[in-house]
Amino acid sequence: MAEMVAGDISMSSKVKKMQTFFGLQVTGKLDYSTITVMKKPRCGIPDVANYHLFPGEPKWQKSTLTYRIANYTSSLSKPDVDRAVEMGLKAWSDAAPLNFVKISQGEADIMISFEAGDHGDSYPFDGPRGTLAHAFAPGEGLGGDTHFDNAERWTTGAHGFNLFTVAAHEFGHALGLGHSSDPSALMYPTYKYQHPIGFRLPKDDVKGIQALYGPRKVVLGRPPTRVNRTVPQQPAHKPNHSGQCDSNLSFDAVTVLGNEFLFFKDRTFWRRQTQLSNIRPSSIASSFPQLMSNVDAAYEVAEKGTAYFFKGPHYWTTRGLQIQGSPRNIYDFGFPSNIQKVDAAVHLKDSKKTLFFVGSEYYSYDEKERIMENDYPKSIEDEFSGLEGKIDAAMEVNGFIYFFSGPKAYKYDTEKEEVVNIRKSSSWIGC
Ligand code: 0D3
Ligand code: CA
Ligand code: ZN
Ligand code: ZN
Repeated sequence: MAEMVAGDISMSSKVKKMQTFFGLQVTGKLDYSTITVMKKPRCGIPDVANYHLFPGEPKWQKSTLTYRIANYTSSLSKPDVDRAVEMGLKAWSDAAPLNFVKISQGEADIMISFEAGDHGDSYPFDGPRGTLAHAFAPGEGLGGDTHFDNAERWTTGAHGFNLFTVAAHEFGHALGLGHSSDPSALMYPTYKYQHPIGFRLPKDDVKGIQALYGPRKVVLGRPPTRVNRTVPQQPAHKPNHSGQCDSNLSFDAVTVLGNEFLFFKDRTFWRRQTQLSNIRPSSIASSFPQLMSNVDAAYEVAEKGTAYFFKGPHYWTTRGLQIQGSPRNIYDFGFPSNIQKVDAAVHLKDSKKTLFFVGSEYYSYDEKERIMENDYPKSIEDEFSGLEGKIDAAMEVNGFIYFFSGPKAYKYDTEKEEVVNIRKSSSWIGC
């Protein structure tokens, strides 16, 4: 194909250069976004920063982003890839109020994969060297997705191409940064090895990411490292005994009861020992004939040896699995009269408060004083960042709150005040 030539430098290679510099897809053609960038006015004041944002400054509208490593490369072990990706993301979340959660199924905001040659997004890779990777600016669908050229020799060291270095650079694009003209910036267009251990984002990149998301807030009194509390082992992958193992399963209610977890769905409930992976499903009617089916919420106050089960405007009290007396009215708790039912309840051991989730809001009940606290309801989204949609069920285990919302189970760290893990709800009953 004949190329337009300006002097002795081909036009297309000039355009390619520009596109590379601005972090645009390198087509060599003067497309709309390239022209937009070229037309951008440059002001007379000398630049104090050299970072660039994409045209239209796309950015994520939420602070908790999911990522998923869809496939791996044969150049490295899986744990090495996982670590490089995690550290690449951490470089950015250290500087801005962003939180990254790894998921292993379904569609993540940032889908990460190793691809070779043509791979269906009309930006084929070019074999060894040349382009190492590309990432799409924030947005739906391909937005945020990050592809690494599988033809490269990916390494954890200073030879070949260091995966952490390239991942950290690409995640800058996935978060909304283009290329920087500052040669010391991570977002400079050409590869330079960065030592992963103790890596800190260069100044220019910090300016860039903070221009989009603001600075990370320092939490006073938060310990720099947290004690690694043990989490119950997830059961091995085997079908559960009821024969139904729907990966989109959601729960109506969950609670800890003694040394067991109880999971309720329609007419069934599953009992699972907290320390073992032994799961037994049974019908609600056989153990709790008064409840029959469709439990809305449940929680235990272990200290009192009492549990509470909610269904519509009624609740039952139990000692272990023994229901005590007749159902009572939920307005005993001090709910306003327009509340017909609660979605979920969780008792927090340390504060001795029980949180009740209703629609997009939650209430806090003081178990010691036996009163609903003032200043509630509060917005779930505002107080528990990273949760989406209505809460179906919740329980507290080892200081973490597990929120179940549709097919997703969120692990919420109450000290960090953020979601630290998302998995399938069904994984809790061995699916
Ligand atoms: C790329 O492939 C960038 C990736 C990049 C850039 C800087 C730091 C890490 C990763 C595409 S967004 N750049 C090409 C490159 O550096 C130009 N290729 C390898 C080389 O040695 N020329
Ligand atoms: Ca390449
Ligand atoms: Zn691609
Ligand atoms: Zn780049």
